[in-house]
Amino acid sequence: MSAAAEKVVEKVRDAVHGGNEIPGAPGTQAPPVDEPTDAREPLPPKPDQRGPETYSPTGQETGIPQEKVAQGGERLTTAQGARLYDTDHSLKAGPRGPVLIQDHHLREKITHFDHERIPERVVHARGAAAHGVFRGYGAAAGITKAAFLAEGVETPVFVRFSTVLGSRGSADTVRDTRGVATKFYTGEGVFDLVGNNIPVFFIQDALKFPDVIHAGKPHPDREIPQAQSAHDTFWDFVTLHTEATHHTLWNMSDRGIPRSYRMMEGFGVHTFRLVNAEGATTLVKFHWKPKLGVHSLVWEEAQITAGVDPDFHRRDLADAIEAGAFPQWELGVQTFPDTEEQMFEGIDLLDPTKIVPEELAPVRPIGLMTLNANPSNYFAETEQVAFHVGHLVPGIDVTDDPLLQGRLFSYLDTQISRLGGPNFGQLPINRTHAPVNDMLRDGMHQTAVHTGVAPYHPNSLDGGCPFLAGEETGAYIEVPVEVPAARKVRDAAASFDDHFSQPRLFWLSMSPTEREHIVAAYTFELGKCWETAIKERALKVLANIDPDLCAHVAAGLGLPAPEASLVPAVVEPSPALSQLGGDWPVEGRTIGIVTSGADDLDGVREVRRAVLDAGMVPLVIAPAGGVLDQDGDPVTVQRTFTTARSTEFDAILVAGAPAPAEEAYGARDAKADDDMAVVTAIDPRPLLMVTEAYRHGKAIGAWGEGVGALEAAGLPEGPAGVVFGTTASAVLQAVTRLLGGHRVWGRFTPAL
Ligand code: HDE
Repeated sequence: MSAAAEKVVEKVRDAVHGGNEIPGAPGTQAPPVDEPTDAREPLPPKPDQRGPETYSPTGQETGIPQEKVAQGGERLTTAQGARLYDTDHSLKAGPRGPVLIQDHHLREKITHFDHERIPERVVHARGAAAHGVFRGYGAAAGITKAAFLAEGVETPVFVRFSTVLGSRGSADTVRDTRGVATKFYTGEGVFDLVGNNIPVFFIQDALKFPDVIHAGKPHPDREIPQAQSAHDTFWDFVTLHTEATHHTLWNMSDRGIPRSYRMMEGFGVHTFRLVNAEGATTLVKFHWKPKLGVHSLVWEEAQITAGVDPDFHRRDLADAIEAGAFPQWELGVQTFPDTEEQMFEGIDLLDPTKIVPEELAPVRPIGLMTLNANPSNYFAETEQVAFHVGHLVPGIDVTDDPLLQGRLFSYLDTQISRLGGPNFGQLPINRTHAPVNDMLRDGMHQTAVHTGVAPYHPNSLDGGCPFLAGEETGAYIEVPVEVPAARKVRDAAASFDDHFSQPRLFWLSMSPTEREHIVAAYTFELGKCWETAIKERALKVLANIDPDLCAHVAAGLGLPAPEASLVPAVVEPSPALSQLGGDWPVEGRTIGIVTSGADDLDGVREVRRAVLDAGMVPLVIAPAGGVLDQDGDPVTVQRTFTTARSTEFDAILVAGAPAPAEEAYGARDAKADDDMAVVTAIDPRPLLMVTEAYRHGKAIGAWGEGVGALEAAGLPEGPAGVVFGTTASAVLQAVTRLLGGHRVWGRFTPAL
């Protein structure tokens, strides 16, 4: 090594080990000048980065925590604390006169309002979040020194779920990937695990990210369609960049339309590197496994919900937490030896379009997350939270996955325009729970009042502080991995060229019903494309996944099915990828109970109580709102025939449904009346509810007069998942059993 190079190495070593912090560390030399190494008295206080103190400069305590200052007091004031006597009338020259420019309250109020909006996230703009706690099992202690993963350690977390393509006000249930971003407020600093509900990504290199997002976002001329991938530019991109085939296939599967944020898996996608106290490293992929299982909507349900309840997922998460049905996920890792080639069973661990099937590398649980509190303020918390894949703690490091490397740049950068400057880390939701003692100063929205005169290192004025940490004193030290000598190239490893073996593996792992959903999704989305050339190119891509898939979609599009251009890969299906089968907890499931208001109210009460006892949510649906009270024991109505739609319920129980009320339909002529009587004996709205629920594979039960209502709807007992009983509780028991499987899958008769 040249003398100059040796000097550089020494400098880096010094920076890492904190000068003399690690006596005797190999190669450590005394610095060339006499740097302070011990703190001198008196040590000036170094405030951490909390916001302004809760006492006023006059020393008077407000007693209100900084985060809760707004609307904390009795009297309305200006932002400066002056009390106001009127906030409805501008200051004018007489009651009918012009407004005076001296009206500070008017100007302050309007100016603040004018600046209430910040730019929405360029991707993942629509989200919902919750607070919670993570408890380590200790199972990862052998492979990582991360303290928050040690046994029994509890760490506060904040999790934001999101869709990718839509704007802030778009619907929740669109077909899209979902974000699952978790902020762990550990004692060693913030760790952000910024993942998705799909374990692979569209592209392999960050350089293509703006391109794929431009293609997925609305067309630039008319700005339509909103929150959709069913349009030409999206399909143009993903068929020209066939590395996107795997992710797109997951999008077209039921994973693209989750039933609930509570019922989604989360994936770190990239391979990460863990390091233990001895310096041994392990490659891992992170997984979140929901305790409630992984479940999805069916497509028609998702479409209806986007119209009748665009906030479906947001509401579902908040309601469940408010009701005490706290959602839980186990964090797990797949582990791989950290070899030079970073491959496992022929799968390139640095390629983010590849999974490692769980049958080859089981997911080992290492901790449990429970979400137990809703945010108090959407903007302050859910909107202002700023995640970054570079927020790491000792024991967790990144790999050279080129997508991950690009993300390390992007997440810091984006916050600066979104949150208006470099001090976003001081916002309450972003503040670390570890002590902060940085040398970052000033900038827009600086809220810390730093003292001291020497924000540089080393210094001899501020008592020498701050000193650097070393390995033993908890420094974050990047794993010193070897980087093999290579030429600078714009290229990727040859293994990145395999774009079809894993899509085929996914397709072959699906059950017939799931395959049918995939065919329907492709047929819908490609059917929405305008250009025939794009549909034809998409069919060529599908042919290389599976000829059967291609033939069915081609038939739906009315186009010839092309031949595959590649020899199909020989792959072993991974049963773990299918969502069907299994018996899951039913906590938090929503049961609609339809009553005419005049039928078995005792049964309604009984079934309501039993649903609650089972940890589920009963919603009573009656012809009109209010309280049903035939005998002094009231039943509250949560939904009416007008406000309820089947999509809100996981199962429907029918106690009875009345004939249509005349007034509900207004004046009709006599002929229409006659027609109505012929068509149905019951109100068409509950009729629609049960037929729709039937079509969507939901369990339906009836007792008493409800049996007649279901028969009138053309649902006599017998078809899969339609249960008749003599008592409400017997029917509920049967329906609850069916709910454990999420849907009555036997009702679907797939042709595939
Ligand atoms: Fe992101 N991504 N991303 N992403 N991402 C953002 O950061 C980016 C990628 C993910 O709830 C942005 O603060 C690049 C993969 C989630 O606040 C931005 C690349 C995965 C969220 C950004 C990717 C994700 C984001 C926009 C390719 C799954 C929402 C706002 C190299 C592993 C976080 C923001 C939240 C958000 C960049 C690819 C997940 C622009 C450049 C792969 C869950 O920085």
